[in-house]
Amino acid sequence: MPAETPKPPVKLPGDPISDEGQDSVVVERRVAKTEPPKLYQVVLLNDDFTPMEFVVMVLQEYFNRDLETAMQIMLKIHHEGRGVCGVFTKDVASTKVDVVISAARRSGHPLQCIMEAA
Ligand code: TYC
Repeated sequence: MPAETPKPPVKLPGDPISDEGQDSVVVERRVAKTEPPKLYQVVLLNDDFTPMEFVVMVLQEYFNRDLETAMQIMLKIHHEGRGVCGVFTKDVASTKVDVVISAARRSGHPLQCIMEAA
């Protein structure tokens, strides 16, 4: 049986880089970077038909706002055309938008809810 030829050593990620017989070894330092998730604000838009009480209920039920804060946000939307209900990760913001629009349509209101990069 022929003698096996020696195989070169397998290099794995993170292995020190050898300088093949020289007297120094370079160790690669890699900093693992985990980006924080992008955030999205959920915004309610004003319209002329959705009752104020319904918007206040939405802010309490789906955005955990107390009555006073919910009233303030609702009035801000009423006067300024739009208002931020909360800031969330993408999936949570998207679900909030769907849930709010479903609740509004179920109750026959044209309330608009959108999400946008925060
Ligand atoms: N403008 C509505 C009214 O006068 C109230 C309202 C507030 C509607 C906020 C939508 O996102 C809204 N009945």
